Amino acid sequence: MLKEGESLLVGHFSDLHYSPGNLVEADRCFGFALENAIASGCHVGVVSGDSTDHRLDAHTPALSALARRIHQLTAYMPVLMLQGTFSHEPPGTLDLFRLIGSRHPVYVADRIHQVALCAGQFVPSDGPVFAPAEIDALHAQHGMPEVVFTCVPTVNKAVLAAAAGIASAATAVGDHLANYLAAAGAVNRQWRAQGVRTIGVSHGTVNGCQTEHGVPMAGFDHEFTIGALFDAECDAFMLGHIHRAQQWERECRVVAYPGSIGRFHYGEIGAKGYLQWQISVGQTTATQVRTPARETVCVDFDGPPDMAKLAGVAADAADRFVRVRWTVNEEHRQLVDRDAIQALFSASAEVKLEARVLPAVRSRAEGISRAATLPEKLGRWCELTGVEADPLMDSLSMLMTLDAQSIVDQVLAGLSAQSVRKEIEASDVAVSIQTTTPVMATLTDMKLDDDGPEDLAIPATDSAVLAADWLTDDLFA
Ligand SMILES: [Mn+2]
Repeated sequence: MLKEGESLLVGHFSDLHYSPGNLVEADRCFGFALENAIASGCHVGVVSGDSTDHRLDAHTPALSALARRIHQLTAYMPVLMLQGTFSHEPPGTLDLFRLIGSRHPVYVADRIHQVALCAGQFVPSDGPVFAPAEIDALHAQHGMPEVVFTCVPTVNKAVLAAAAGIASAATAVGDHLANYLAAAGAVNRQWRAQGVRTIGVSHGTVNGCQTEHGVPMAGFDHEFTIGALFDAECDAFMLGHIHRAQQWERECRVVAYPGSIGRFHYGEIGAKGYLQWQISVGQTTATQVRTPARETVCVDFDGPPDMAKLAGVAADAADRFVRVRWTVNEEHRQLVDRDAIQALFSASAEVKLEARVLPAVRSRAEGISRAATLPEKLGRWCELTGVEADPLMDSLSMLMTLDAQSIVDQVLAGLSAQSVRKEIEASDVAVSIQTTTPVMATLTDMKLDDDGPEDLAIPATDSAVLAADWLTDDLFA
């Protein structure tokens, strides 16, 4: 397959996410990528997981489109497909693909193991790594392999949780994988010493990598550290799962994610593509080849959309996929003219409008509903509004215990007692009488309820003086 001294050229595709919803994007991008890989003379194709987006029925056009593409690729090169995330690629999904190789085979890696490519044939290890006896047998039967793959498909945390205990399952995954990669590293060193290229293929999260939304993944529950991956001693380590292309290099060995083949979600940053790997023992490079992934434009407003700004965005958004998001208070939701926004982007491929309406939550007296009795509620209200509670509490208990007549009598008794005191300061009060008399007139003319007294029985001579108290003092204070 390879001429002496020629580098191995590998087309590495990942996260194809074929599904009815993604079919157009996935097939345009994967179609472009594999045709480019064929034209570039790639020797081997690798799909590092998430070929499908979710469980697909056999009659789904997306499944046959994917099968057709893989079949197309195998006319030119052997293909290794790795099991990805179970929710995207339910176990067993890839089994069918073993049957669709044309001139070259499709090899499905769905367990942790090593596999050698010898004259276009895949020869797997029985256990997790090639045993010395297997290596000897392989040499005897097939000669020197072109490349040896170390395959680490998605691991089932549930199985690990049963073995390691639920609490430590998350970090145990990382520990177990690190141990495995180190063991594989010892075997890979032997292959390298014999001049055989080594490639790792896996699907998972590298601690410290960056997602397609620009978020760094940092934590202890991620599958790999970058150091553990380099410990596998592979010339090339081909990763899937993270949709953003990125790579790391150490001593001419490279670990890389090609990212997803297309742009399946709004807000994904970075170019999309596949990786063209050029691999010689001790010298590896990975180069991204861009796919014609759709272009998205995302505009977010904290408040109603700014139509002038949107008009500016729209001028540049023909044939692009546009998402406009805004956040408004409930009372302002009518301010947004969806039709006008749609009209602005009539030349765009898609306009997605996402409104986030903040419900009007008015807390007039927080915690008042939790108070059990009326006095407690009143006390809470006084606390919240900064009103002195004692006089109100007295009035409330009066309302709760006395009838209307008794209350009136009591109030009047209190008022006459005050009026005696007030007369002593008559000169001051006289001013108040002048200004307040007209108001007093309306007060005294007011009719009370039928069962109450017709008029406030206040002696005419006192009424003006009383009026001063009623109106200058806070009745409820
Ligand atoms: Mn994925």
